Amino acid sequence: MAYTVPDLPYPYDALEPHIDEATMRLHHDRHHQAYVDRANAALEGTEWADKPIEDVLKNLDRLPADKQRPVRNNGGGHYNHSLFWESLSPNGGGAPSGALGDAISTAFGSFDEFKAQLRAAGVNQFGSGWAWLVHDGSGLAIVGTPNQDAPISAGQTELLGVDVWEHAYYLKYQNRRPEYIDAWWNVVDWNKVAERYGTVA
Ligand code: MN3
Repeated sequence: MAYTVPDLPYPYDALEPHIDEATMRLHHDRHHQAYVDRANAALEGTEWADKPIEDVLKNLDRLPADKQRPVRNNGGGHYNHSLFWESLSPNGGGAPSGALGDAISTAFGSFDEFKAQLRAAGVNQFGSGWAWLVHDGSGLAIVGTPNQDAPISAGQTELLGVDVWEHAYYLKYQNRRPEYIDAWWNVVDWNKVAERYGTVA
């Protein structure tokens, strides 16, 4: 079955003022849709067309050679954005508690230090890309990926990612990527991140 863009789990304006409605409409309805359309077109007619996107992204090197790049870019775009929407909530913000909160403190020293490191990864990502909190099989780590490369393709489990493509923030924040990231923390749904952490820890 062809991939589809998942509905947002909240209204387009729900993340205001941190992420504005116009950005959400363009980002979800146009950008994510384009990744889905191009991923579907690339996989059409291949044995991978009906596979879950996770399986496809874990096996990019097994795809036909001419499909690997478009699927890496657009399949990755579909997967990364699906995670992004569901990681946000108008009731988000604050800090994680429980096992995830403990694991973050253990891995990074403190929650504030973790935030500083993820922020730096996002600010310093050259050009378009993402900054991620992942579980790499042994523990938590922060990684940056260019373009729509997905950590799952490198064997890591995405727990939380901040989209630092200009399309994610330029309408409201223009060139002020650090300000966008600082605002983004206010809408992070830690319950959702903890849920994902629970599947790997
Ligand atoms: Mn994006």
